[in-house]
Amino acid sequence: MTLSGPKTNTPTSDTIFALSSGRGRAGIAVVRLSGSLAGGAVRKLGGALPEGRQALLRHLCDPQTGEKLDDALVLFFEAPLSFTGEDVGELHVHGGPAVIAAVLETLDGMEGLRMAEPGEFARRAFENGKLDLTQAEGLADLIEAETQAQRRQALRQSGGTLLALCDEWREQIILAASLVEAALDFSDEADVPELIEDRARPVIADLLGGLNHHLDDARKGERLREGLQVVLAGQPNVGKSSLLNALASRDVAIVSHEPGTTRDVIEVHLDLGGFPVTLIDTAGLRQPSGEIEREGMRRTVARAADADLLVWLVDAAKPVWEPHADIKAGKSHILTILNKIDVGPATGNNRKGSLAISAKTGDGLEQLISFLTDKASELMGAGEPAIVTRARQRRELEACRDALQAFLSGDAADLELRAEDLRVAAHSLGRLSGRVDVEDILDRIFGDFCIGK
Ligand SMILES: Nc1nc2c(ncn2[C@@H]2O[C@H](COP(=O)(O)OP(=O)(O)OP(=O)(O)O)[C@@H](O)[C@H]2O)c(=O)[nH]1
Ligand SMILES: [Mg+2]
Repeated sequence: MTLSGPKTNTPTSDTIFALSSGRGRAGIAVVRLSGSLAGGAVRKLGGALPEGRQALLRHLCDPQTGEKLDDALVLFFEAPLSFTGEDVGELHVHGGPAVIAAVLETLDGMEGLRMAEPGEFARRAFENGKLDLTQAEGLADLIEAETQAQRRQALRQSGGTLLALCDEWREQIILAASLVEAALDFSDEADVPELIEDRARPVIADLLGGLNHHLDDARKGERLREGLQVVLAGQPNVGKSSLLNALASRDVAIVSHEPGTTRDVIEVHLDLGGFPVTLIDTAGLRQPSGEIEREGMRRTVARAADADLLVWLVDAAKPVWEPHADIKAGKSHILTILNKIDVGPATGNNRKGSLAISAKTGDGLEQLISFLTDKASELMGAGEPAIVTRARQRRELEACRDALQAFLSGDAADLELRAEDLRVAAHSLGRLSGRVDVEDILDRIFGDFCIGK
């Protein structure tokens, strides 16, 4: 199939189309169109349009040759009551590759229509005011969500939880800013302290308290979005790869009695009680015997530095309890596990606070899984749900917080500067929701979507 493909820098007035359901064979596939020509294109393919928001069975035919392409359910959403805010058509065709190819090729042959770029439907929804940026980010996360806790968080974000808070905060900043403006207009300086100290300051102090409360969340929203990073580290041959395989229930990593088997970092994704956990196997730590092993160890140290939880694995026959200084540096969550208890002396050799397992027989793995599940829940799900789910959001909120702090700690008599603090704070919230000055980040945010969303 040769389609024209995405054309860059095309005006948003083009009508776009894409396969919005997943690739591969399926009972049904959904092809979506958006733009002023969507209704006309659907009509050319399937005859009269159905009533808005009602599904109708139609024979889809190639308008050039009259050849029937498929029987499909057709829907039409008239602007502005659609996902993108434009006219939107949906063709629910049979999900076979040839059917999909025929429909997409026919659409591509129509004047004024082109294939959508990744995330272009969502971008149009944003540009037409149907979504703000935080909701768009939530939607992208909903599509990527692999576990139930991730789904819940993404659904909250796409439903506008952070947006609603932002709007509330912006209003408070605007209120405080209007008081500062009023103070600037007053010639009688006696009124200034009343406006600033008694009225604007409490509003901002209150807002700052709320903002700090949400920022002070131990990054649990970002962790939930990305998955808890658990790094398995230890000396060579202690059974790290065996443990990875046992927890993943499949043979992901090579296991051998030779020390120094694992050279590269190997990851598996687990769903523990609805929480996403990325388990990372690493090269054993010892005096490296060559360049490859040295690079493997450099990677181990790098991954350990980013880990939310470091698991230090110890061989029961010859336990080395202390993790290497460079991998435990700065780690607040370390779990020591004694492995190979089927051969080594088990409990007698174990240390307080560590777990005893056998990756070979499966002994102790249940306790380990339940420990990891509790840890995941503690670090990603404890307390009220997080509202900050991405580093971008945190950066804007921190910039807002800094400006509000500057407002509170600055010289109240310097009204011009205090007004500027509030402008900066409001601007950060504007960037967060995408209301102002965000051209530079749109490509990155919407480029992360799949085609058809
Ligand atoms: N008896 C026994 N042997 C084990 C256990 N876990 C791992 N082994 C064995 O220990 C050897 C090393 O296991 P690996 O899983 O490759 O060890 P590793 O820590 O990944 O080693 P490197 O990749 O070299 O750092 C293999 O022969 C495994 O079969 C266990 O619980 N009991
Ligand atoms: Mg290994």
